[in-house]
Amino acid sequence: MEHSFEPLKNDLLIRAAWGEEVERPPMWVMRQAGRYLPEYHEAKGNRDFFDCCRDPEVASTLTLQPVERYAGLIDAAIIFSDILVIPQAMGMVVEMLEKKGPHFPHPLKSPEDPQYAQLLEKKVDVASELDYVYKAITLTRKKLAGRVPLIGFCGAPWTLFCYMVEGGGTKLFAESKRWIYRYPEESKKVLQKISEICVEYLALQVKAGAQLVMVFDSWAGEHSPASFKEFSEPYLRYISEHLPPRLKELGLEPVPMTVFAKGAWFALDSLCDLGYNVVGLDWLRDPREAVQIRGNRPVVFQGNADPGILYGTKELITKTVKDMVDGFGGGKKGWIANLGHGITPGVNPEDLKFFFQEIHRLTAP
Ligand code: 1CP
Repeated sequence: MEHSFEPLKNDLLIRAAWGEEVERPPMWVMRQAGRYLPEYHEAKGNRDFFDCCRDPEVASTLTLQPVERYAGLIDAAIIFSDILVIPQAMGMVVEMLEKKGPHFPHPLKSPEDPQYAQLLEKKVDVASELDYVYKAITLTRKKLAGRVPLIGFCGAPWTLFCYMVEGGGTKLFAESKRWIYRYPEESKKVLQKISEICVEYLALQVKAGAQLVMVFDSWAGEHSPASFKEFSEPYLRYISEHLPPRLKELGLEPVPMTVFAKGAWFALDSLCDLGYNVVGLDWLRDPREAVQIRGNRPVVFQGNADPGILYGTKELITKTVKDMVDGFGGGKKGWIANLGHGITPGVNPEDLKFFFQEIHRLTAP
């Protein structure tokens, strides 16, 4: 091992992710560091978003904010970064526009776009290009001092491909669809290239100190079942098949792997066979149905309350938590409590606290 860190005092997430029976379900929420927290705005100030990601001191401070605010209530930290650091490492310019989100001034237009050949030919040095992420992970592990495990992550090939061809967020996905339905083979070459970078990037995050890794396929739900099988699933599988041997090669212990294919409710059955330990569920899925589809496969679910309940009343939050706990069978095995997607801006941090407290109360050993 490259680094030595303090042992974990709370390893609930890791044990649950490996499928072990636990005293109570571990919990955290996607996007737990971010805009709903006043201390986030205070620490970020006027700094550019990606500058924060590139500064290990700032990134680790932001990662720790929810862990400190919700001490004793949450069981994981997720490194403050973004999925779009991979397109940046591939040579694309990505800016984060205030209140608008990510923007690529030069998206990938078509296979004739000179960027296409350049992108495929470029030998991306994942170690040096994303060195700042590994440094942020190592520093965060030190600051965490074993309080909770640290999650590393990357964007799934399909989701990153969408951003690269759309040039930012979109409702229509017109460019993504144009690519896959007009240039399927050329699209697959880009998806394969991204997949290989994802494997190396996740492996180096583990080397730096990440204790679980998660792949975010946030736009999986834009697929039809058929196009998911062709343009998302093989690349998610590539990552889950290639990461463990790569870790072994680097002399590292395996870590649990999570896949979150948002909106791909139609693919749950095959997601359970994709080689990931944990499958994230969004709120469109009823926990009971999901548990039935899983059957006796050794997969752990993560999720899945509607993030919108945090705009609701306390009674509504309690009712949702109760349904969720019951739906996942009580939470001592096979479940990591979370929202079904990231927490949204404008949520009162006290309401999130109440959500965590209710999970604790309703799953107390
Ligand atoms: O606590 C954490 O989760 C912080 C780390 C984190 C993660 C895991 C951030 C910080 N981003 C992400 C992943 C990410 N980024 C995803 C996958 C998860 C998801 O589906 O939510 C996606 C799709 C992005 C892309 C992205 N980055 C968007 C979405 C835009 C769209 O197309 O709808 C946005 C708004 C960002 C910016 C961003 N990333 C992270 C934060 C805190 C912010 C907000 C920056 C700010 O305005 O201050």
